[in-house]
Amino acid sequence: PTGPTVSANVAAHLAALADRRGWSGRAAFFEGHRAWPHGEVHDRAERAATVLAGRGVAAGDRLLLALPDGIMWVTTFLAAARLGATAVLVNPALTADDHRFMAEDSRAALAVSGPDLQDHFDGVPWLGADQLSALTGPPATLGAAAPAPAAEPVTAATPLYIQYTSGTTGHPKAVTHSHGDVAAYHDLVGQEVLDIGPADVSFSVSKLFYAYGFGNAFAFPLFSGSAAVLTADRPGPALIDDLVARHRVTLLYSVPSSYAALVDERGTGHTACFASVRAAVSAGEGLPPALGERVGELLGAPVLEQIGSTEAGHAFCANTVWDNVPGTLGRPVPRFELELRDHEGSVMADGTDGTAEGELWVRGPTVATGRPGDGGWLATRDRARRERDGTYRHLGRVDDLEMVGGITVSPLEVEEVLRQHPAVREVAVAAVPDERGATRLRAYVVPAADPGGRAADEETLTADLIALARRRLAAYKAPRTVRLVASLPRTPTGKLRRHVVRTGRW
Ligand code: 3SK
Repeated sequence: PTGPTVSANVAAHLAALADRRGWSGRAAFFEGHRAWPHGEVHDRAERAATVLAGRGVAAGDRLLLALPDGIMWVTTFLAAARLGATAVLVNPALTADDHRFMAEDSRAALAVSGPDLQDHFDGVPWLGADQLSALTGPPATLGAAAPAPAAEPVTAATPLYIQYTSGTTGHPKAVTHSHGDVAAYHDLVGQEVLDIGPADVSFSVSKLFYAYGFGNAFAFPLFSGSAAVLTADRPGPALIDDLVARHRVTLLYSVPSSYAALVDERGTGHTACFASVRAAVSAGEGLPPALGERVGELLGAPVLEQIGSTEAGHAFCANTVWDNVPGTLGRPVPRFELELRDHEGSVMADGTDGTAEGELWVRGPTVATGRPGDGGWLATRDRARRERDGTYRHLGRVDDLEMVGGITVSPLEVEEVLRQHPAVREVAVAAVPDERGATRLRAYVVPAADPGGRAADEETLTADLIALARRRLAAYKAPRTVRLVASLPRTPTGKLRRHVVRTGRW
């Protein structure tokens, strides 16, 4: 590994940066009714490092972090970084089996979680978050604090954290990112895409233990002297309204299914509580253009779609605050290269109309391929079209296509049409066998809260949606059946689980 030593330790670098730039007294995080200034965050992190070192955590160790979003998450992460340990970021809402798998797979030297999860980490040294919190508060007596351990010298390539990707099947896969990657998320996405500065306040619906949330609510605020709102709760429309209004959020980061719930419950008139929002970011899966427009009207702000992945660390293709082409994923983030390839891995040439289509491959400074020898290129499993103007359009996942009567159908194309019906909030289309075993398209629909005067009973909606599809699409792409459902099966990051939709059971 190459790169600078000592100052490359991200925890030490961020503490020094806050000091040098005069951010110490400025809010870094809002949590409930508390504001945590940058200076206090770094002081607490140093004390947490003392506690972890006392528990034997040392450079190169893995520290499993199963905490909800909050100041403890941030300070424990920074403490591990200071010691040169690698934090393993896991969703505290996972099952005991998931946690056990991740603790074993990562060979965790210590697990930190709430006391409710202690029994998930049987056989792994464990520290309760409440105990760690009590020990990281300001020292009771002046001068009583033990000196913080010196920041471990690292290089930009030293492992900093591990996340597990939630593939559609099989065990999750560990992806490692380094100290240098976090600075790159800020420089390349925080700055070049979003122009984040100290006056910004971010709120990310995606949690800190996911790639999207980690960049949005950890890397961007700490590197820019801005603030982020943290909540352990799952943010539905009412909580989003409340947090945005209370903290005057300027940057809202969310996913299409959450934006759909927000516009469904709040209508589209620009509501006063969103007046502070200067941009809304959408990622996680494709943003249907009509939904993007409704979100823009509701928030009175541009909606910037982007795509990223756990392996890439954060976004690699994005619309920016200066260059937004709605309906597209924007252009490659600086220093990332994109290629469109066929199923054999050959690069697709531009067609006569100047566009190209294929599977999206990415290479860039923060991409963890996990495989040496592939030249740094990563297959994303997303399909995309490059337009003549250099923007990319998302065409779904590689394995999204459905087979109906021997013909492939893109469920996304059918869903885009069905979504235009006012009684539809969310929709997923899958090929399911009929009573004779032949595959037919079925639409699973989450009905809108306000169906705009159109009945949302299954019978009426079935007739309406089939008629709508037949007017707009080739006959074989129209669904044969419609089922009303309370929700669609999604990953915790909001991605549709198509393999579950295909089973019809969730
Ligand atoms: O899921 C995504 O598209 C994404 C976007 C930005 C950053 C990280 C991720 C995983």
